[in-house]
Amino acid sequence: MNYKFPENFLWGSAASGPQSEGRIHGDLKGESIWDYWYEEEPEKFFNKVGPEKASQVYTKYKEDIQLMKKTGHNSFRTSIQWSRLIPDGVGAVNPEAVAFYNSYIDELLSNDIEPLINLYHFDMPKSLQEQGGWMSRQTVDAYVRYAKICFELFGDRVKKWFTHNEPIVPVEGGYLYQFHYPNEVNLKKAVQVGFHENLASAQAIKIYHEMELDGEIGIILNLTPSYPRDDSNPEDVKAAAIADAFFNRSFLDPAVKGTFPEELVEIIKELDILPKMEVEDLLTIQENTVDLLGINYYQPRRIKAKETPIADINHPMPDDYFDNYDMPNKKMNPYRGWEIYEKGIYDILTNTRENYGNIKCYISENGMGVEGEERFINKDGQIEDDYRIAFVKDHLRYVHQAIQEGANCIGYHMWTCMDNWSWTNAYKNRYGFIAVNLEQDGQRTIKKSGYWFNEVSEKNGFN
Ligand code: BGP
Repeated sequence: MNYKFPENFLWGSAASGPQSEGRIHGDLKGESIWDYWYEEEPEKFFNKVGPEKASQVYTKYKEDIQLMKKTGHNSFRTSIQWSRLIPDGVGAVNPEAVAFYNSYIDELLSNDIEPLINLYHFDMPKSLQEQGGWMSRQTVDAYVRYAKICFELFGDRVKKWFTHNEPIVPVEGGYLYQFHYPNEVNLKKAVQVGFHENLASAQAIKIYHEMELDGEIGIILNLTPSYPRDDSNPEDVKAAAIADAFFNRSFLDPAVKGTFPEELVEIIKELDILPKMEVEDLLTIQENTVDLLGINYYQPRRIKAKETPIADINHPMPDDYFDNYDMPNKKMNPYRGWEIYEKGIYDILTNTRENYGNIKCYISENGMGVEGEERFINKDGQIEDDYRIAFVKDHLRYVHQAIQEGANCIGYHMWTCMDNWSWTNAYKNRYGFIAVNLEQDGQRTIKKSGYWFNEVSEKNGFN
């Protein structure tokens, strides 16, 4: 069968500033929570590798853009680092950062690669975190100022903007399940953080639209379809719906429909942990929804009705309403510990078409992190990552099917372009089309999947 994709389909990959750029002496970048956390607790990071060098994109971006061309990119998403552009989060703009991002964007454009720019990828400036981070209303104001500065500086050339990447992750990681700084467990705070992120997004969208810059603005969400253990068991179905409300609809509904899911509001009211807000906030969220949606998809969520006792009635958690279900015989990516379920990508696109007005969307991340890829180096020094090619193909078939059925999906971006720093997993699992050799000053080598992707992009599909 021939899988042909719509004209002008976006082929490319995604990365983020904090995971790829690195820092050099004299770049005047301020600290983000990642720089700070690594200084405080380096042992929390795989092999104690921190974000200071990352993949050295800050100095190697021109070379990297040539490699993007060789791997079929007609588009590429990265993020601006708030702590690079405005080192203390609220004050003066760093001229070195402006020069860097200008040159990066121009270089992409002159190589016919459309830059898609995200504003926030988990990287709170440290000085703002000290005042509460997303817990604090002042952070919302500072973020909106930062967003406006970005639109003013780069909005003449960047035509697709995103307010956040996976805003549920700072909620989960920072305030529920302890894998991001500040590593707390507190649902009340988690709710406030999520509300402020939603509000910040809506306010930035409002400003962007007011500026009439002739582009689009959206949000990037990691959607994890929640599948009940047993479709015919109403308790399982209900539990899955609650998990969906907590982890997907908490951002998807406000971003696209301007409202919060009722199930979630009910629970939060019952627990008496409604977030603090000002009178006009809900209207701001209602009136300023996204133009397009980025969808990151890695894994589904399998849910069953709550069977285990609630851990601590004085400290509510989302997990008081469901249990995770360990489905037998699921296909796994053992390195990341994530289930691989290709059809999930189709289910998300179909849900978007049926229940979210078929809003314009694209797959903004999908990918497979594998440890020890050096095992697959052939005699020519190339990593033969056939498993990655199979992974992408299997997902693209489902994307294709969803589009055939009418989904308004305009592209597919892989996570990631070149191997990069995966937060506390550092360089454990590699995701890129392009290998980065940390022992050899970050030397780049295109993997087999990169050449394969180039063909797919050239043919706008595959057989
Ligand atoms: C997404 C993030 C990325 C990226 C990717 C892979 O959730 O947007 O920043 O890191 O997942 O996950 P990880 O790096 O945790 O293996």
